[in-house]
Amino acid sequence: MLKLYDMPLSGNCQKVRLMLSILGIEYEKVPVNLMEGEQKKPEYLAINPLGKVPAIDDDGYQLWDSQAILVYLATKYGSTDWYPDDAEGRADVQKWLALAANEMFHGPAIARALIIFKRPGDHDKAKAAAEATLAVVNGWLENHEWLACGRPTIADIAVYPYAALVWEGHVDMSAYPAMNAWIKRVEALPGFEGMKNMPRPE
Ligand SMILES: N[C@@H](CCC(=O)N[C@@H](CS)C(=O)NCC(=O)O)C(=O)O
Repeated sequence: MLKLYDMPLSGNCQKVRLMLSILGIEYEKVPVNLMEGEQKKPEYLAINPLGKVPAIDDDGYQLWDSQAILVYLATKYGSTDWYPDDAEGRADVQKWLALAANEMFHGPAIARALIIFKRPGDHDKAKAAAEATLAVVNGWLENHEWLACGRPTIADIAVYPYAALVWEGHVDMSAYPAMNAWIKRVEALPGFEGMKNMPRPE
């Protein structure tokens, strides 16, 4: 059975959990205790030399990085609906995967981590970065229902978790109505499974 090296509060792990639940794939969660530094122990570094979650082991095939894992799961277990095979569709999805790994991480994810994990760091800077990124995503969603290809794809799965959790980082989402509507569309997808504080408690 597919194993997911997992941490319950991780938005990067949530991308993978969400794809697995939407595709209806059975899997085993292997908890990695980041607070105890398990991700830097030799046993785990053998799976992901970067010492980060998520990673998967699918019948001996090991892979790290949430975006790469989404590509793998959609290609192996999903369909070209989730990860298109035409040049423009694939490139459009890839563009948002890059934003998920870079801008969504350095803005929304860091703003949240500084608050909920009480990490040292410049919250004002992370919040400003988050707001700049959310404004771009919101701008796109003002005229589009989904991030790429006019339908739900792994681009939406990759960007969604830190967008839905950014309020925990004390970023006010009321300035991004198109994004809030898209968050609700993602949460209405068949097979959607949230995590703590997702969907946002009323
Ligand atoms: N680009 C990676 C980032 C993974 C990442 O930063 N994971 C965090 C948890 S959300 C982690 O494991 N941090 C532990 C550490 O850096 O020691 C991905 O998308 O999977």
